[in-house]
Amino acid sequence: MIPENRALFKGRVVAAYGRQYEVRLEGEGLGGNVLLCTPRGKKSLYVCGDEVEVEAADVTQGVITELLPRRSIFYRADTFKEKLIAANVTQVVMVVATEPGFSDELLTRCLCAVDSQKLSGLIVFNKCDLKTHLQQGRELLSPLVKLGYSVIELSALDGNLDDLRQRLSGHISLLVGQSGMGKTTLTNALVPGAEARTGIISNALKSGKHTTTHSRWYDLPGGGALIDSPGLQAFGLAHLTREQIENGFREFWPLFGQCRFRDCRHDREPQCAFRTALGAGSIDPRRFKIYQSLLVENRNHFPPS
Ligand SMILES: Nc1nc2c(ncn2[C@@H]2O[C@H](COP(=O)(O)OP(=O)(O)OP(=O)(O)O)[C@@H](O)[C@H]2O)c(=O)[nH]1
Ligand SMILES: [Mg+2]
Ligand SMILES: [Zn+2]
Repeated sequence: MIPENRALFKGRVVAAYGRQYEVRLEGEGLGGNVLLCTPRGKKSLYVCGDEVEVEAADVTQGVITELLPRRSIFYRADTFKEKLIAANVTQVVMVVATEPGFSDELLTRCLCAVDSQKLSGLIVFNKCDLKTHLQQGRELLSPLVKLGYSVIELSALDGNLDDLRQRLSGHISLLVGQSGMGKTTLTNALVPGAEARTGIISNALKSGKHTTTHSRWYDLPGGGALIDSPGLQAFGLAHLTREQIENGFREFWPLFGQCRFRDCRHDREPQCAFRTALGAGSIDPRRFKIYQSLLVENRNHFPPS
């Protein structure tokens, strides 16, 4: 029961859409109750996973009054706008699939954001029951496997998910990836009773619409939680500095400080450790190209040199 005067509760944003938030309350009494909340004030700053304080109006509605400190915030950004994806996650699970095919550039950008924030990252290669493009997908992923990224091959529809379950246990994991990769199908397979809507690929792609329209939090039976998110078409990294971008490419890590010039831009400078590694084949040329295009995209944010 809600007391006569409005009561304050702690809670977790379990879904965020537009300016409305579902907040699951914690603690005694109303613990577990989900309120539909609006934010106090004009700005809509909250995101799925946030811990907040809520003023309950009744047993169904409330107002978010306070944002509690975030342990992490995962987001992307283009030149004009930051797009928050989820808060307080400890692991980002990038979902790709054999069909309808995936962009290794988008994946690399996403990994760059994950590594630059020192979050734990994991790649799920889904729909391995469809064999036609299995090999092609493996080839796209092989440079990442060589770099030490974990790739779990599975089928969300009819596969054994024990490996993945183990990797998710105890983590707050965010599922991200392009539309149609099977993020929601995986969620449904991992979370009994989730029953979230999934899409027929052909329809989703034809209409350009994504099936999942907002992020949602699910508790995992074995402990930890999973956040399903809407499909991504782009992953802008306009928020990252040159140094953060370079930190997002783990093959560069042993090369830091090895170039002849301390302020080397790894472009045309003599005795550049990056270029030497590239020439020797120890840096994947495609990844290096993506790194360069990220610098070009962000050049307006960097101090002139
Ligand atoms: N054959 C096969 N189909 C799958 C598998 N996983 C998902 N699908 C199908 O792929 C389609 C898209 O799945 P969703 O789970 O909606 O994809 P999503 O990544 O959540 O897409 P968005 O919500 O748009 O981002 C559905 O028709 C699923 O049935 C799988 O392991 N094997
Ligand atoms: Mg979905
Ligand atoms: Zn250099």
